[in-house]
Parts: sequence; structure tokens; C-alpha cells
Amino acid sequence: MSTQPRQPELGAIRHDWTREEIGELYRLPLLELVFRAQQVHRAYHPKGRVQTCWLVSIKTGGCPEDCAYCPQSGHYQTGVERRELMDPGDVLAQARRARESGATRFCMGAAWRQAPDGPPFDAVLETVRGVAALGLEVCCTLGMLTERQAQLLKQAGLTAYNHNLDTSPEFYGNIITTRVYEDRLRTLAAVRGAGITVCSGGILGMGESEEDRIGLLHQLASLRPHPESVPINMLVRVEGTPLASQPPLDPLVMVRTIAVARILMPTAMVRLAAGRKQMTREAAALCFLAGANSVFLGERLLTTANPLPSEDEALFRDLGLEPYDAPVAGRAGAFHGE
Ligand code: SAM
Ligand code: DTB
Ligand code: SF4
Repeated sequence: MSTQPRQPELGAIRHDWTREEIGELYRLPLLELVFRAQQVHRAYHPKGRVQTCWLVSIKTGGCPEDCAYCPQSGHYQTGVERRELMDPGDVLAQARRARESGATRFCMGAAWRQAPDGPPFDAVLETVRGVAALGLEVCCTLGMLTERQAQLLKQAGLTAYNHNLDTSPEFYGNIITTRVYEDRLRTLAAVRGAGITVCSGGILGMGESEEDRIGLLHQLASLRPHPESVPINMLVRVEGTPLASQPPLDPLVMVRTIAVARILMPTAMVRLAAGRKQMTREAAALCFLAGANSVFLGERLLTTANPLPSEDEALFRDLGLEPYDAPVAGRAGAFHGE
């Protein structure tokens, strides 16, 4: 006789999850939750594979937004050195290095409130064309986009656009005052409308409540279709930002949130993004068990530290994880269990 709640639709693709249902999942005993997430994972993704992504900051610091977590906001003194937009040739040199390191997805971040028009945008388009020609998945995160800009990026060969919802709509105003949730949703709609895949997730450890994490997951899972990519970041606490003295997040909260994301969005690539440097190998292992199947490689994220390549090699070896050796965009979901 089972004492567990029934789970008739485990692994179904749904866009009508209620907050209550998501709350029930979120509050399951952790090992039961991780078990269910792994079942969903196995039904939609090959076991033991991770996608390795490479991140480059193509324009750094001096951002007019006031995101309380961000070392690149011009509102805070964080010691991040400002750098204007990189030349396409320099970015392409990094993309080649990323490919040689085994990465199959190349992500470019710019500290802009919104993507500018004119020569800087043309330079980004040229860079996107170049990276796509290397056979890598290409992702950009440039702030808000217009529909026209999204279409131009699509034509240039962009695979994905990263634009995080970050947290629940209710908590958003505590973290950012220079834009609203609706702005984020509008850009995501422009990205989707242009036929670019969506990368959207959030940050944990900013002082948000359990309800806020559930609210974020609810927003993501209500997008139609679901984002193809869901980065879950652990706050990197940077001196000078308003969130610098937040207490450290219990890594099991990452595990729990990743597990719920995996169950709600079965086909998505769930990315264990920022915060791995602050996490033990054991915590990272649990995140993979909960359904994370991607990480950023390389010793630096945008401005903060990431594990060393040698550490990641050892981690993959010890966990028996094998990086994908070719792009995976569009492949998830075509897989029917193993
Ligand atoms: N300016 C663009 C934007 O905000 O969409 C793109 C760059 S922004 C740095 C990309 C994402 O990095 C943010 O949405 C946020 O989720 C994440 N991020 C920034 N600072 C972080 C930190 N200290 N810890 C964890 N994640 C962070
Ligand atoms: C995402 O969700 N995480 C990445 C990527 N998308 C652009 C960025 C993490 C940034 C961490 C802080 C930094 O290094 O500046
Ligand atoms: Fe600017 Fe993006 Fe940082 Fe916010 S998260 S301050 S928009 S770079």
C-alpha cells in the first residue's frame, strides 16, 4: 500500500499548472521529489549527458538598471572594470577557444538595459553570424529587445535569447526598480515571435521566500511553449551590491528548485548556472540527479569566478557525466527514454 500522493500525470507537458500544485511538488520530501524529477528526466533526456556552455561578457559594467544582485549595475561600486563592446574578431577568438574546450553553446552577455540600435547592434549581428558559422549554438543576453531586433538576430543565426524572470512577480520590485516584470515578458514574447528559442530562469538566495520560488516556477511553466532553456542561478554575493550580505543559500534549495523545474518543464535544458564555485561537488551532484543537464564551463562567468576546467573534468569523470559533443537545441523531447 502506497502512502505517496498519486502522480497520474508525471512527465506530462502542461501549461496549466496551478501555484497550489507547484507548491505541493515543491514541498514534497526532498528525496521523493528528486526521484520523480529523475524519472521525468530519464523519459525525456539521455542519461548521464550534460551540455557545456561557454559565457563571455561582450560589454561589461556601467548598466543603467539597478538589479540588486548585479555587479555590473552602474548604481553600485563593485570594482568591476567597465569595458565597451568587444570587436567581433575578439569574440570569435573566444568562441573558437570555447569550441576547443568542448563547449557546444556560446553565450554572450552585455550589460545593457536594452539592445542599442546602430553600429553596436550591427557588430553583435556580425558576431552572431560568425559564432553560428563555427557550428556552435549561439545565445545572447542583451537586455530588452524590440520585435525588429529579435527578427534581425534570428536572421543572423541566433539560437537562443537569455532573459531571466529572476523571481516571482511579487518579489521583483524588491530587487529591481528600473523596470517591471511586464517588460521582461514583452521581450520574451518578441524573442518567441521571431522564432528564437527562449532561455529564461532565475536566481535563488536573494532573500525570496519559498512562495516566491514557486511563483517564479509558475511563471516559467505557464509560458507557451515552455522555455527550451531554464538557467537556475545561485546568487553570487558581490561586495558593493545591495545583496552582498545576504546569508548563504542552503544548496538543497537549489536541488529542490531544479527538481520542480525538471518536472514542470520536461523537455527543457535545465542549467545549473551561477554559484557552482560556492557549492560542494556533492551539492552539484544532487543538482544533476534532480534534472540539471547543463553547466557553464570556464573559470569565469560574466564577471565572477566559476570552477576551473580541471575541477570540472574531475567532476564529470567522478560522476560519470559525458558532455554532449554536438548542439542539442531542438533535440530534447525527441528522445523517448532509455
Ligand atoms: N543585462 C542583461 C539582462 O539583465 O538581461 C543581460 C546580462 S545579466 C548579467 C544576465 C543574468 O545574469 C541576469 O538576468 C541574472 O539572472 C544573472 N546574474 C547577474 N548577476 C548575478 C549574480 N550576482 N548572481 C547570480 N546571477 C546573476
Ligand atoms: C544566466 O542565467 N546566468 C548567466 C547567464 N544567464 C548570462 C550569468 C551569470 C552571471 C553571474 C554573475 C557574474 O559573473 O557577473
Ligand atoms: Fe544590467 Fe543585466 Fe546587471 Fe540588471 S542584470 S544591472 S540589466 S547587466
